[in-house]
Amino acid sequence: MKKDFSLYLVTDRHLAGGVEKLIGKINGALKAGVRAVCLREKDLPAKELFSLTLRLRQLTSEFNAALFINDRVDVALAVKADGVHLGQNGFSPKDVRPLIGKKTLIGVSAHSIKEALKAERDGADFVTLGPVYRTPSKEKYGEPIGLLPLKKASKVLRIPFFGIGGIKKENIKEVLEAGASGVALISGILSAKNPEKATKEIIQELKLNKG
Ligand code: TZP
Repeated sequence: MKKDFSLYLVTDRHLAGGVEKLIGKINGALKAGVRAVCLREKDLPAKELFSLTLRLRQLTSEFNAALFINDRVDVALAVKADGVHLGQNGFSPKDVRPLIGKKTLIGVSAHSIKEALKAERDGADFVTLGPVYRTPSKEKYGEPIGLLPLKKASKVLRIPFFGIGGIKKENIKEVLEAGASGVALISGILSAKNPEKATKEIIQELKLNKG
């Protein structure tokens, strides 16, 4: 499995400037070394979502990178995605595991240690934990939780966790020092003028600070 990633790129076509720009930016990020992409386009109608997923399946495969699909287990199964990513208001890993088997990864979005521990008990392979910092769309993701829950998570969680929310190269060091296995981000790459360069810098920072 393509599990060995410490940078998890989450999509947002609105932020990227539309589907075509999103694909171009993901291409740049993959060129720079991103190993895992999570397609998260909650408001895209099924037909367009499926067509975008097929294109991203092709693109991620060319780079031997993992593709995760947010929430839509049906779409993940249809394109043989490497994983699904589940929120707090949809399916539980318990519901999904029998459908996708052992090899397909399950990520879960957690906003607290309690949610992260529940995800672990329910069979998640990893969680994203946050928002750690203020994000451009704070309303959508809630108040930032800061670094303390990450430090606690590193003591009680057995599965890997990724800091998410307002992550940029300047704060990667402290997120890793808090015990995260890696970082998940949207705007740090998709809002960058040059996503390939931004990704290279983030990967460099991850390498420098990984123990
Ligand atoms: N979950 C918690 S914060 C967040 C998600 C999906 C958004 C992260 O976006 P950004 O631009 O990396 O802060």
